[in-house]
Amino acid sequence: MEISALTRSVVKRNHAVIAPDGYINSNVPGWENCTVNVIINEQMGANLCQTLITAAADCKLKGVTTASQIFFYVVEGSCKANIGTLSKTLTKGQFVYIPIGKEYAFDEISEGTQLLTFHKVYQKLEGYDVPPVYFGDAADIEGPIYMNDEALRIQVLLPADLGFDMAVNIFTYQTGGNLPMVETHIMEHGLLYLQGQGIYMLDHEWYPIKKGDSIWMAPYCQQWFTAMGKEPAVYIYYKNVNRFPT
Ligand code: UGY
Ligand code: MN
Repeated sequence: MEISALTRSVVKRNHAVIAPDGYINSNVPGWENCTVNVIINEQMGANLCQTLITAAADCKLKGVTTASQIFFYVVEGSCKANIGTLSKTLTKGQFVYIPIGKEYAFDEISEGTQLLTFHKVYQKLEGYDVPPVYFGDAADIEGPIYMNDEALRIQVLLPADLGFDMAVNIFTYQTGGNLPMVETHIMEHGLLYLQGQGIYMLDHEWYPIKKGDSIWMAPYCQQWFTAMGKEPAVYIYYKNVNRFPT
């Protein structure tokens, strides 16, 4: 029998592991007929927001980006994204980046569709335009090997343009792969596990992690990961980039 007083989730000063067993739904105005789980937010000390939207029948999402840009990624299912004059059907692994100041509407969302969102308050860079709406498909993006290790591949989903102040990448570890060092860096991460399992070290604590889990890593939260199990471990993650350290 499972004991309801136990969870793998933790929320600490500089990191959090959020497993789905503790989700409580939020109502987000304009996002209808869906459950919304706000997994990472400034309320926990983060500078980004990460949500997971699970569609019920007749789900529709409408809104306008103001201070924050939003990145939508289809984890499961399909939907149609309408942003300004652009409309596109998105399926698993496809995504759209919506810059600030845009109206958006998602419809034709199949029941059970799961959308991951990353939100960040946009910091304009003098001399560079605000990025345009950007659609993409992870399946079309090469994953070069990372740090000379054939077991590690990183796909960079957004263009390398200084107008962007956020990156979203997909990191794939073949079985037996691990981060070749403990990373210690100013950038922050929000992350969703898409496949497999492994052990994450966060601020010198050790956590078993699997598909469906999310992680927040604050700036300078030390991090290391090793994949486990019989299939590759895959996660999608957010990172703030391209701005002067203040
Ligand atoms: O891009 C990164 O900082 C990445 N290698 N970090 C991570 O996977 N925890
Ligand atoms: Mn990192």
